[in-house]
Amino acid sequence: MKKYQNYINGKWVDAKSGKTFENRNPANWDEVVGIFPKSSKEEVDEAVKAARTAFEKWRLVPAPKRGDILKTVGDIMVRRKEEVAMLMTREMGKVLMETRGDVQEGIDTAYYAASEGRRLFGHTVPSELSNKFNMSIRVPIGVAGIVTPWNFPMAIPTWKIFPALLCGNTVVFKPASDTPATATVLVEILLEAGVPEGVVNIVHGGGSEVGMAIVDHPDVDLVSFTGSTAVGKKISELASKNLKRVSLELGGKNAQIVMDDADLNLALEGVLWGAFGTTGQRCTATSRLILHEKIHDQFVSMLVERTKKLRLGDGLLPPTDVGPCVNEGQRNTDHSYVEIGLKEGAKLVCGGNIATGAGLDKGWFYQPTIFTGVTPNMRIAKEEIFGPVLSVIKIKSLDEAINVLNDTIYGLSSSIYTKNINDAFRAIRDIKAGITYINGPTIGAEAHMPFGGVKQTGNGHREGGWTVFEFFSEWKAVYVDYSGKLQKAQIDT
Ligand code: UN1
Repeated sequence: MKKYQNYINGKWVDAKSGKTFENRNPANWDEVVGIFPKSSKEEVDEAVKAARTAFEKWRLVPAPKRGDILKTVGDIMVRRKEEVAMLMTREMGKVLMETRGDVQEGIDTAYYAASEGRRLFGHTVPSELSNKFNMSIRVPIGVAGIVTPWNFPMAIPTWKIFPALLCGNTVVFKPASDTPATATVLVEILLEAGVPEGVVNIVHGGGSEVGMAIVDHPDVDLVSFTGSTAVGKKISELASKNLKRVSLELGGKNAQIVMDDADLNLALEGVLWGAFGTTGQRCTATSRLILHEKIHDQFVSMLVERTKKLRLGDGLLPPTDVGPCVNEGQRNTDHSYVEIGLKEGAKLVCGGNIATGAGLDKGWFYQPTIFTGVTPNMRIAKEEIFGPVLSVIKIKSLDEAINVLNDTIYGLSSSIYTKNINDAFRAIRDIKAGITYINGPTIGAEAHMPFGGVKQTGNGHREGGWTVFEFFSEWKAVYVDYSGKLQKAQIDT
């Protein structure tokens, strides 16, 4: 069994206390994937110190050169794609096809960041005075604290770490304790590609000890976090003590609308993938299905029939469609929401229980579950479950569909299936979400597009695309006066 370490200031090291934690395969809890250091504030202090020292050199490396390193990172990820995907499946359970996709998203992010090294555009603007030159340039900020979830163990850390590095920041990285092995491989890859000592540091351990110590550290200049809205609020409060820059990617209660004119087979493939892909454990997962009354009954029966055929199992085995929940706690949460839905009077039409049978008895498997008769005020229509539980709501019109979709504290992803172009454009205009798909499921964001949500899904920042470089760099306004005399802005007119 492999023993993993922290990487701090250019060295692989254990936690000072010698404490460790285990990481087990959620499809087979007898298998220990690795043993990891259970770190504390002490290790965070060392990592931040190293990152602070390394920053003074790293910020001076030309951005195209930093980009070249990220190009090599992408190349190494291509080479190690299969191995990393298999490790990721063992670590958090999603099926191999999806863990390959997760690594691919990291590769795309690496190449995109590499090319940005030759852009990082600023602006030049005419001055109001003669013989004076105005420009704005992007400058690095400092030490970035990166705290990431387990559901995209490679993609999400790369969304944050690659742009952070490209912009000239150094990094202290705390991955989820359910997926520390994949995160460690990412650090190995960065080192092999030539990232200098101290520029990237990884500290394993719990969120309340390690994560919060990073957020609270006076020498961490910015924090990027993906996770629950509850934790995001705590981070925001803590970071506000020093007015730290914080990017939060939080919960969702994403919905797919299916109108009466939609291609129902296409909409069916979409919701199966959106609701039960990654066992429903995506921030972008479809957890509400909003059906026009004219197609409701037909669509529900098509959906239930196909959902019952989904094959649960170990994500490494080819026939598997749906892997396990990430851990026992998540499966308990899923089941508790089923009990809540039943109490609220929703109708359970599929699943609703722990999955048992051959190959399932040593994993955290849960049956893909569908409730109909859900009304927008029920908790199963409002709260993020983060599991394979879908709530179906019946509506009579496009206006009602959009109102129901918007009736949530969240606003990450959304989808509408319709052939009516006018309805599609009204949906694009009126849906309150960071992402809207037309005739596609709520999942499937691409690395070079802005990613993030409105309302309590985030705090206004976007990852991915050109927008993420805004977060990881600071603007400096520069004035060059070449007149050789004192010129007074606003006064010498
Ligand atoms: C997430 O669920 O946190 O769009 C990220 C998608 C993926 C990323 C999801 N490309 O579903």
